[in-house]
Amino acid sequence: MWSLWFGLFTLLQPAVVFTAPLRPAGLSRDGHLELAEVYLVKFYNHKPENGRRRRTAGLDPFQAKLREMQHFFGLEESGEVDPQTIRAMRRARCGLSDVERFGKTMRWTNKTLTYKISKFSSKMSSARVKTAFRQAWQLWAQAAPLKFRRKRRSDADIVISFNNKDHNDGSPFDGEGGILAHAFSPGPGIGGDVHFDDEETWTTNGSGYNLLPVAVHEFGHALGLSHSSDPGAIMFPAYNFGLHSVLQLSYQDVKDIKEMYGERSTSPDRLPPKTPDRCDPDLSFDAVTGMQQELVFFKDRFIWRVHPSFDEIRITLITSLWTEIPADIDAAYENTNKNSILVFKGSQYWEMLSSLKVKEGFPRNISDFGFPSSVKSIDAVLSFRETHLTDFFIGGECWRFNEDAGQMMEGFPKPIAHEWPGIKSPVDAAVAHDGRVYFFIGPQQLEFTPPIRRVTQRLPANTWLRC
Ligand SMILES: [Ca+2]
Ligand SMILES: [Ca+2]
Ligand SMILES: [Ca+2]
Ligand SMILES: [Zn+2]
Ligand SMILES: [Zn+2]
Repeated sequence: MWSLWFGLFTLLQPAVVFTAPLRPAGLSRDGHLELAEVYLVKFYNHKPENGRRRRTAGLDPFQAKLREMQHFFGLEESGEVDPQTIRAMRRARCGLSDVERFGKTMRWTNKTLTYKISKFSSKMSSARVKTAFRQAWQLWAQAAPLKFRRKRRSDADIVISFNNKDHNDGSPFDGEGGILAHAFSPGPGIGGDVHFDDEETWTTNGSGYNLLPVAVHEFGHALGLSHSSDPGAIMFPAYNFGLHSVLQLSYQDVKDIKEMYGERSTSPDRLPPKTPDRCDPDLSFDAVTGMQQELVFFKDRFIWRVHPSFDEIRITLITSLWTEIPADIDAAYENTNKNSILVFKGSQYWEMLSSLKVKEGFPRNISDFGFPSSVKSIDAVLSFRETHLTDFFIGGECWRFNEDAGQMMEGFPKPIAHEWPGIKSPVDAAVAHDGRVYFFIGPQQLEFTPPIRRVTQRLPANTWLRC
């Protein structure tokens, strides 16, 4: 074992993983290394070496697999068991591998498929389960020329059941959390069957795990789809359904299912929106905020996080960070007094603590800031770490809020053109960073230098995303 652990140890930041003397990962105090290895074996086809020979050169296989996982999840590809990676590994997910591809030949030849629920949930009523499954199949039926019929008796193509722990298919469930469900690719017998972990708190709302998105995901496998690294896809392996999430197939899901089963003859349905591309020259943002050392860019259901020491910028769902925040937000800023992030949508706002949880009692109404009821939404908001002043942009006006005093400053609102010469309205997003202020207007970005009170650069909006 020695050589393997020696190899691993050199990859790890001691501060993150080891504070105690080196010992086998299975016994490591926090178990992070063990967790990472089990995860990579299960989902990334990692084969730990038995340690007979010490690797002298080349990429460590563990590190290579870890990077592969980090890439898939849009994390910094550090090759280290860092806190972000551990957080991603702890997320509830599907039990299937992220690297095994089913292949295009694994599909049903019939266009009408039958399913049977052989064992219902012990946590949710049978009626609700039936409704959830009907809705989940409906989503796939709307995307491809397929029909799904529930059978009560006799055999069905797809047998669905809720199971505990070991259920005789070689892939035992693991109790609450962790693996939520798994499914088998199309074929006879167990092929196409879907198993849900009966120990999960299944719901049809924002508490526990919502059965609907998990069912849609697993049914995708039952139809022959593999995992997608597109965080917007229902076939993304981790559970990322938030309180305000809308159940939908993504552009990628629809494209993939159509590739397998063809077009519906009667489907003028428009395709769902694509996951935004950070290098799209037309890219605009909903909101931008600082978050400690990072900048966070919001777009639709997604965010990009820009960290000064990370090379890679990958897109993730807002819900992968903040499960209680809706999509398509209006504005966001960091309140350094309270060490929190505030997010605005319509007349509501949410305050999120550094724990990523929404503070008790939110959402609240923006009238808290002293806005009159005529203000229905905010275009953009900007906060200054040094002065604790926060500027709200609404139409052609700028409102200035004093965070220390907890009130709007006298004399505001003022025309944006007066307070911020050269800035046109409406503003999509704004953020102060490193002594400058950046305004985002459509696919354009204006850099404003406060001491000289003027626009000093015009750039494409997405320069921060390293395009
Ligand atoms: Ca589980
Ligand atoms: Ca079957
Ligand atoms: Ca906005
Ligand atoms: Zn899956
Ligand atoms: Zn199973």
